[in-house]
Amino acid sequence: FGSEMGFRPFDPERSFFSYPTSLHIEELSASIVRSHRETTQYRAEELQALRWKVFSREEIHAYQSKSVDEMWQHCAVRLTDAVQYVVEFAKRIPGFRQLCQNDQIALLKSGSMEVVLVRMSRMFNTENNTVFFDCKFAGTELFKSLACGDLIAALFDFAHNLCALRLTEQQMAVFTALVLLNADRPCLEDRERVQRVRRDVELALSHILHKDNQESLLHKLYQRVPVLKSLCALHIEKLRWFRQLYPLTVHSLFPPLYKELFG
Ligand code: MHQ
Repeated sequence: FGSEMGFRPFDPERSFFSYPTSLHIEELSASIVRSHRETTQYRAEELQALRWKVFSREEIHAYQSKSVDEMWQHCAVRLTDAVQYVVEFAKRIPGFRQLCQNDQIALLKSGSMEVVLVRMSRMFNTENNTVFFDCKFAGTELFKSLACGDLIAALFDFAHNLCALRLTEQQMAVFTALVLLNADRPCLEDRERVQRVRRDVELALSHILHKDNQESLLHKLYQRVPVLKSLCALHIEKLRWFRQLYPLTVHSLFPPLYKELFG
């Protein structure tokens, strides 16, 4: 029976009829880690190599001299790019595509921004509080012309704290899958099914943390989830404010996917 167990391709539906075996959970973790690796914009080693490539004074000044609407549009495009990678990640999580289309969309609508923000901590350098943006590392001052300093400060603070946990790529991969597979999201048709897919991913995270001898991380990771939610709410609030000032910019210049998700 060994060959039958060992070489069967990963089948997400199996867990719906049987208790997950540790082999099943290992395969699930490996599959999520692969999906993460294939859908990140930059590899960890690339980011490490670019760690000290920061923007010059002149470059920072150029960003600060942009008009509010120009800078918002620029960031909306960057954010939408990042979201597209997360959508691709979601589609490669075992079990996700087997959810009904409505529920896939509902999970992405409420979860993709959260995953972008978790992933942002990979792009963070805690030693100088900068984030990799437009191919160099940028501090909060670069985003001054967005005129939402409180949101930017909160985003940097979140990235800093998450970065300080020094998650491995494996831990981050499975944690972000868990952030997406949230059975409490609004407008889900089949919550039980989302919950079943989630249950195995929870086991995968515990399993990884156990192997890494870092079980205490689980609690610290779960503590970040409400913070993520409040950051996303603040982003939506800022977008409402911006839309009142510049309705035409949002209407005709923001990426359609951005409007679909947040508008
Ligand atoms: C990149 C890394 C990265 C870095 C900075 C203007 C607007 C739509 C909302 C991230 C408010 C601003 C940006 C910092 C906010 C949403 C901006 C500020 C992928 C993109 C990402 C994550 C940026 C996304 C957009 C952010 C969060 O590799």
